[in-house]
Amino acid sequence: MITDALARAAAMLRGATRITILTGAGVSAASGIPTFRGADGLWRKVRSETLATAEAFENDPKLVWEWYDWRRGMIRGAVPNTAHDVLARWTRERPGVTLITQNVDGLHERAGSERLIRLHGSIWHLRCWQRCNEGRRDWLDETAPLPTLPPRCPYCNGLARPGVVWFGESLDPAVVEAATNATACDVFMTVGTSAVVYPAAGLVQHAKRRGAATIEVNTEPTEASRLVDVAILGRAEEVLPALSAG
Ligand code: BV8
Ligand code: ZN
Repeated sequence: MITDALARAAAMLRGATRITILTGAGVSAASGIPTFRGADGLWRKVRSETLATAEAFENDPKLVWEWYDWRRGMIRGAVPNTAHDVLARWTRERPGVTLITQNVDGLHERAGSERLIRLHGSIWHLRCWQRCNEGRRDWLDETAPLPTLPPRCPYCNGLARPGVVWFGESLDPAVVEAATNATACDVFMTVGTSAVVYPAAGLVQHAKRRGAATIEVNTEPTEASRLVDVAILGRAEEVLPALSAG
């Protein structure tokens, strides 16, 4: 499956020291995890964007937790795919490789990725909704299914919320800074993201402005396709092993 785009991208990656990769839901599709905008992105006919908000949680915390518990159960039954494995190996073998993900599923971590920047948090961490002193720091809870919905804060017995960044909520400034610093690179590659959610979608423009060569891997054209140097139309779980062999 050697296309011209693939050959050009492989040459760029071979000649690069500092490589930054941004992933989205498409990288977990081959693991059976529905994407956000794909046909399978709906839950009970509700768009993800409407459930992944503080307002939705305020209105109906049990409903929002039923969605997150459903997703945790699905992710628990999934395994990292070849795309996750290739990226994990790159981070282990090449010190100049930085991995940034929008995914909260933990599959990059399970594949053994190093230097992973998690932009939108983790579905396996919980936080106190009341922001009590102890509970404002995330705690790990990998129980799936959760025994009670909504789960409670172990410190103040108030409501617990998922340790993710919801729409309308700001990202952790330290995480945004780390991701922005990683745009100072030789090659910036996006994999499996529709490039519509900000500030994540702005990183490729940032890298381009700083002189990086830019590559996109996606099964279909996106908002970013017209601005990258090389757009590879293909499945991440097939393209990344081919790029790795390139
Ligand atoms: C914020 C965690 C300050 C929760 C998520 C500027 C312009 C416009 C709007 C905004 C802007 N700045 C801020 C906003 C508002 C908003 C935003 O961007 N809205 C969008 C919808 C327009 N951003 C925010 O609210 C952010 N906060 O900016 O705070 C502020 C606040 C208010 C107003 C101003 C400033 C917070 C955003 C984070 C939200 N949390 N997730 C959870 O998961 O439950 S976002 C969530 O959706 C994911 O993390 C991910 O980021 C996004 C989904 O995108 P993708 O991962 O790309 O997935 P998608 O399904 O869309 O696409 C999959 C792609 O894969 C497709 O292209 C498909 O073709 C491809 N694909 C499929 N299979 C494969 C494949 N590719 C390769 N191989 C395959 N096999
Ligand atoms: Zn608490």
